[in-house]
Amino acid sequence: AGKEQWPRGEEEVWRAGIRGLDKTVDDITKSVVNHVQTSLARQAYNIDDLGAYQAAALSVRDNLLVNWNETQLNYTKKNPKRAYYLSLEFLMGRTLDNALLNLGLKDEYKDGVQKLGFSIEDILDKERDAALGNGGLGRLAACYLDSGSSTELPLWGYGLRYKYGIFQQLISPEGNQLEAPDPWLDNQNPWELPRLDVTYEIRFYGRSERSHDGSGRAVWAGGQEVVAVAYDVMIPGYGTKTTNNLRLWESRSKRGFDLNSFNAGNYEGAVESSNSADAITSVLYPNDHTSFGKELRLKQQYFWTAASLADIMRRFKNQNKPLAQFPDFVAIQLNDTHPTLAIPELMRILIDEEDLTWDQAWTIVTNTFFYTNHTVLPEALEKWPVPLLEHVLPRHLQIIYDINLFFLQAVEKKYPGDRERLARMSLIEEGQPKQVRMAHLAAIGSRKVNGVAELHSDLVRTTILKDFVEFEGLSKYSNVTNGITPRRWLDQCNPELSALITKTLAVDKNVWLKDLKLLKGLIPHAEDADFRKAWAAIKQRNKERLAAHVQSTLGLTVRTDAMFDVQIKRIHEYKRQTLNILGVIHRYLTLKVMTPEEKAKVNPRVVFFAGKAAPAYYIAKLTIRLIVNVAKVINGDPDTKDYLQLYFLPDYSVSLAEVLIPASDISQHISTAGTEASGTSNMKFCLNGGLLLGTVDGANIEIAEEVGESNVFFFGHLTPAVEDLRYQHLYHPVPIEEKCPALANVLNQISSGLFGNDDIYEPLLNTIRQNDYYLLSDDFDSYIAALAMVDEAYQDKEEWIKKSINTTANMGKFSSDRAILEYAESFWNIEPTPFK
Ligand code: CBF
Repeated sequence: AGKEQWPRGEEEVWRAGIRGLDKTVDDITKSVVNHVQTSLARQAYNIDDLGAYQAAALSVRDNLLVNWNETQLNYTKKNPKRAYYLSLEFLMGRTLDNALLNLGLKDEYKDGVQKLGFSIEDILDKERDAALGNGGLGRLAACYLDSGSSTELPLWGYGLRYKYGIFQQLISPEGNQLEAPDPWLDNQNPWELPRLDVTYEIRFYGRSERSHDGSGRAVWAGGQEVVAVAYDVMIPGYGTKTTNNLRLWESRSKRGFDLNSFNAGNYEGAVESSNSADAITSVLYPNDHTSFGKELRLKQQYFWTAASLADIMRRFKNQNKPLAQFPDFVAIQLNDTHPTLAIPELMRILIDEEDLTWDQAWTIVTNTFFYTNHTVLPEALEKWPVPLLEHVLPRHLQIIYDINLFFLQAVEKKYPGDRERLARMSLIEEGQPKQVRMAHLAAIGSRKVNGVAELHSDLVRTTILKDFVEFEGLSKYSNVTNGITPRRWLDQCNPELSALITKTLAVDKNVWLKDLKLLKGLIPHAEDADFRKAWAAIKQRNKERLAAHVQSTLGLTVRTDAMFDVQIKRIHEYKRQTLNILGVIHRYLTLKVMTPEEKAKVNPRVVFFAGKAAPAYYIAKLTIRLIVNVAKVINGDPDTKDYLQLYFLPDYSVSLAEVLIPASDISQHISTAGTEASGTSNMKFCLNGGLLLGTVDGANIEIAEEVGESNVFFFGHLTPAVEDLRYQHLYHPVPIEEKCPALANVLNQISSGLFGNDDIYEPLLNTIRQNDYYLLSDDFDSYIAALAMVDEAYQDKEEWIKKSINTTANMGKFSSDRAILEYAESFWNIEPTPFK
């Protein structure tokens, strides 16, 4: 008893052949040279930095694969309950540095590549970002995967392997955003493993009919079938061997190349079916907070959820357990409503293919899924037109109708005769055409529903899903405040600060990076002048690093003896980059009329913006144009350029954020109250000792609770006031000159051509002058006052550094390890499953 039987061949021979982990510099150089020679077919004579990156990455991948294999074997043997994170976006950024950190091989690789004649920095810089996401939602998914592995949870991600990630942003000389494709796979992707043996056939279109076997079951037949091929991406945990999997699906034609058409001379027809299948995973939709009623997007969502569920079901079935136990082994997290089709798809599998009754199937479904809402913005709540669903997924529409019928019957029973309530709660929104409300479907099909920060979860409960909370009870509707991984967002992006923290806390980095609350140990050191000096020196070097980056990429010289003020995120009206740029113009106009004595007291300030606008979002693109043209005037004005500089850094990415965040003194998170669900860049800045200027919104509130209100700069109206103010704008408008003269002056200066002699900006300015939905005119004065408070606070450098230290010290709550463990314990009921 005890000893397992060796599964195949001679055990000793197998064991002798199994590769272990590289540990020494010698192991590493051998492995890199081996890849130069055998994977790249090059030599010392003809290898450049890109080749060296590729060889180093392949060698690191070998190590990851060793752990990845062991991890999967461990799960197969122990068979724990697993959680699956379904996300249409994974904004991973670069991998090499993170993999080295998590494997604990950073120094060894640094030395190794140096011996081979390269610098690790140059090599790291050759990696292209994997940008399979638009913004916060996708980056959150990436942080959660890192934390899942680091806390040794059996957690897999499922997504799509887009051929083109988020577009590359170029800025024309006039200041227009131009979009270019992001062919990130062009140089091959060493971090993925094609699994040509893991494929599923996914159907679209066709018809739903009754089976002819007398069972009366529904059968979905005809239409088009597309093949989903798996690509596995290894997700190493920090300081652990656990290396989880992110499985991304690629679409391929089932028939491939159509030889009959080709032979008949129809060359286009020969590749047509293959092109239409390939299109499904060609591009990431570049929309953030606006829903596209596009057939292709619907096909993406179904393709991905159906392939993922088929894969999960196959794994479950390998255990030979009754289907009723599915939720005991499987938890599926829906990252926003994008994967909600998984709910009717699992119903379809259970009823049509597995022959379960409706009630049996619904019990399984509602114990398997969990839904996270990431926004309450009305325009971002996904709805699919019924005719489109009927065309693309006829059987699913029937199932959705049935879910709705049973659900509304139950509602009617509890609230007899309340027709308005029924209409509000229905999965189907009446109209031309009728639409399926995906948030309603996700809510009723899930075991738990959560928002991503306290305020946002409250808004979910009291606005968009209020009726559902009343009907199903409060306990189902909870909160998990977002988090960020301190590995990437402190140790990797700010190595000097990380080293200072390790030295000061006098504990191993492995310890505090996994127990971030230990940062509190820094608090007493805020009173130590030498420590403050060291802290400030690091900030200064990070500013210089950013300035060097701007110099080398844009050829612009940034002064580094100034306050660095940063706003980086998707460009959107609700995030109010417009408020920021109008504030910059106000500052500029104020400087212009100052005497030299007055100016001498002014804090020099460098303002940075970065972010992409959805290509079809006209107003957001105008905001970029305004920023770029204001920058030209301000940076070129000899009266002011010593006191104010402004930069729009193109092509915002994870990697750019890693340079910007550690350099910031103050960062802006200034959304209209109640609109930013959480925000996560606010956490990244504060973790790196940058102070926060913001509205009382999203996770800003919880950050202030942790770091103390005296360390943040709040301004603006609060959420409960927003609705009334909007009502006033519509029905009792007050001219902006009267309401906010300072703002009116700024708008008039723009209109008068100070930043370009045309009326191009009028549509943007009119959003404020007319309806002002995002309340700029209501918040402008308090915003300017808050900026002045920031200036004043910055005058006292020692106090400022204390604030900075105390901010970092109190950010422990925002580790994504905490967040993922909350999901694991309160929702999924999964446990860490380590192995030796
Ligand atoms: O929860 C993660 C992030 O998601 C968004 O980016 C989203 O796509 N809905 C929100 O806008 C952020 O507030 C949130 O932090």
